[in-house]
Amino acid sequence: FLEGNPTVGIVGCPFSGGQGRTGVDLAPNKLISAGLVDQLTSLGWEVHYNSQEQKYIDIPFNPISTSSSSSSSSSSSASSEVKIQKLPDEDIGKMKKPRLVSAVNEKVSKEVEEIAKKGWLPLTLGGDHSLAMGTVSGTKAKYPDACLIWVDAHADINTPLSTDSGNLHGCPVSFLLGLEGTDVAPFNEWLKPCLKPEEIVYIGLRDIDGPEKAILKKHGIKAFSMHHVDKYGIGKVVEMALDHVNPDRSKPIHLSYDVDALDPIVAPSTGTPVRGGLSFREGHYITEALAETGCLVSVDIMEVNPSLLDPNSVEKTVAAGCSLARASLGETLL
Ligand code: B3U
Ligand code: MN
Ligand code: MN
Repeated sequence: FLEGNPTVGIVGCPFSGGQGRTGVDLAPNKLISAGLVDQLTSLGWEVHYNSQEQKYIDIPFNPISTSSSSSSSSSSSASSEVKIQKLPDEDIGKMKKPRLVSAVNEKVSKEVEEIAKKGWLPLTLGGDHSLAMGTVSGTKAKYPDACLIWVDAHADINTPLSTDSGNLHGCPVSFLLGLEGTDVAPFNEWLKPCLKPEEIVYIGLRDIDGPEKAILKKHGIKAFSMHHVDKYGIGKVVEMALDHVNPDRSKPIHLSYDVDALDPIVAPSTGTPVRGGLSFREGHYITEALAETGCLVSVDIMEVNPSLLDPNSVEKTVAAGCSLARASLGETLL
């Protein structure tokens, strides 16, 4: 599906507004500092990434204060500036920071769409998983028949009505599907339902809220939990997942990877770790098998939080983020 020389456009999203812990916004820089760009270049990809070269597709995430109205934040470059007013971003219903999450995702969606429309592969580095509202809708704008493989300990399918925490990183899938309560401002000003229940499959689930279980059941959404990984093995699980969303291996695939799908021993520095997760190899096998299909068109690496735990844990988690990205882009294909 990609065009020309294999080219990846890195979308760095230092954004933490979809959940309560700071630090997840440090991940894009950490992943880049760990050498991700050179690593992908070595794999034969042309990489567009650097703000100084006007190549780094970087989303400015820090709200601009209305008091100092027009002065732009130091992190934003002229080409990528977005005015996000620092309104008192009051809860809407249960949703926390709805205006900020919406504004950032609208920008992310446009960036991902633009990269995809060049025939490049957008690699989005979160930031928290609310960013998938933007990444998936951006991918869908170029590839309307794309399917979505969601690797996560969590289903992230709460609606604005069902969410207990109010954290929007627990809700992106419901917005993409257009479930009850998602046709709400400011999201509905730009985000239209773009995903059908049969177009998504989950791998790695092990911490699902009661209402989320009901939603999965009601809409017949396919999910492979850790129980299924134990029962069938990861090879069979990925095959069954692909058979469900992409039976002929003919459709484009968006991979949205939350590093908390990995066991906390493998990826400890993440906001909501849940024990009993994917091993290092199981986690990487998924990306390798998807790379092997030749159908991957968009990849998210989300929820690395370099501010959590000790330096060793951070290094492990950042390294896992980089190696998942490399494996998704074909590192281990022979
Ligand atoms: N389902 C819970 C917890 C959660 C979702 N995603 C993460 N945590 N990372 C919620 O807040 O919606
Ligand atoms: Mn997630
Ligand atoms: Mn998660």
